[in-house]
Amino acid sequence: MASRDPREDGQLKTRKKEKTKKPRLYKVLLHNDDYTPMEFVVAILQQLFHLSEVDATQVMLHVHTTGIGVAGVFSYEIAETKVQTVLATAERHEFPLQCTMEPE
Ligand code: TYC
Repeated sequence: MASRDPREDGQLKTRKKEKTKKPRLYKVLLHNDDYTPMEFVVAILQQLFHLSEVDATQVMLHVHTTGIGVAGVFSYEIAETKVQTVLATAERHEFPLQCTMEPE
């Protein structure tokens, strides 16, 4: 059978681009509030986002002072799971911590 791969046929140029697409990445955002303990946010950043204690503290303080901060950047599905895990963990402890995601 003749090859239908456009790369092997100088005349058949129906597809210019390769089909591979860059996966979009999503920032997982933590939001400040007045009630969630700082230690709880630091623990979340260490245990769920694998930040060192120093980096986790820095991100938590950034959220505390500016209102919002990036916990990590992930593919859509991983980001979605991280958000759900943060919210479920906060709810279990009855803290109002909010967590969202947005495209990078
Ligand atoms: N503002 C909170 C406090 O003073 C700490 C905090 C930091 C809460 C980050 C949420 O995403 C947050 N206890």
